[in-house]
Amino acid sequence: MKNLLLDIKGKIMVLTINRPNALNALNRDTLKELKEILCELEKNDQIDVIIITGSGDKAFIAGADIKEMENMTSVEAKGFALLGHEVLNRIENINKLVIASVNGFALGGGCELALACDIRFASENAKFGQPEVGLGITPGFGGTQRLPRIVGKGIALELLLSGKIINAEEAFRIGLVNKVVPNALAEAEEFAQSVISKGRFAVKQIKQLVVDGMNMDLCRALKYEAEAFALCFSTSEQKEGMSAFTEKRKPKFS
Ligand code: DAK
Repeated sequence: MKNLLLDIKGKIMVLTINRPNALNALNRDTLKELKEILCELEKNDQIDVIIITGSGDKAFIAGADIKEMENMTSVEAKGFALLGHEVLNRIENINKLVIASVNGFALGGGCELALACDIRFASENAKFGQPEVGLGITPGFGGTQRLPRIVGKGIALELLLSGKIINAEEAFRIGLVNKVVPNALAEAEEFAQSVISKGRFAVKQIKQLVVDGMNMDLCRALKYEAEAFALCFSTSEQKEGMSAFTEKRKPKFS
């Protein structure tokens, strides 16, 4: 991989976008590499959590690569947008928890990639925004759809129409990030470890229920939840979790 660094820590993979000279901007090659690694990870049963971060201390991802986009034809732009959508949809739907560790600028496509992750932890220097409107384009990697689902329509429109950049505290205030901490990567790893210690089947089901359920009507989503709940009772993890409670001990899931 030319533009990605991969670091495996037990059941956690830290995936670092590594184009620090371009503030980790997403060009086509980087998106293709992301697609490839996500396809492999989908089949990899050894990894339960993916943490995505950016190289260096200045940027998470400063957006799609403007220099590469500058001379794109409409046809190329469509291909680029579809590739971006495919990568972000994979992040959203992969059978693992995905955490964004935002360590600097998360702008445009970078903010959109963070929005596709399940959870966002921000370092104190993190900055977020959708500046596309100032470049004469609409967001192309899901920003007009995922941002309002996370922060609400009014705040999303304010950010999308102004193109303004907000700091980590403001991002926390509007619910764009889960937490602001001195070291987002350390926080992400700690959270990942705590999730790994829980029932694996339940963890995977919960992610899927929340992601899929948000696109369903409540009635259908609740039926889906009931089915997943029932399925848990055919796992050894449910037996272990509940016996541990009655025996007043900590569960040992694996
Ligand atoms: N693309 C390419 N290069 C970038 C970049 C980007 N998004 N952001 C920064 N760089 C490069 C800079 O050009 C500079 O390169 P050199 O000049 O050294 O060669 C290097 O990174 C360092 O950046 P600066 O010198 O500018 O650093 P500063 O600290 O002064 O400023 C900054 C940091 C983040 C405020 C500034 O770099 C900046 O404003 N960057 C652009 C941020 C931005 O507008 N991001 C949104 C990009 S638009 C679509 C698909 C996708 C999208 C839209 C449509 N379709 C196909 C429909 C997504 C669009 C976007 O993401």
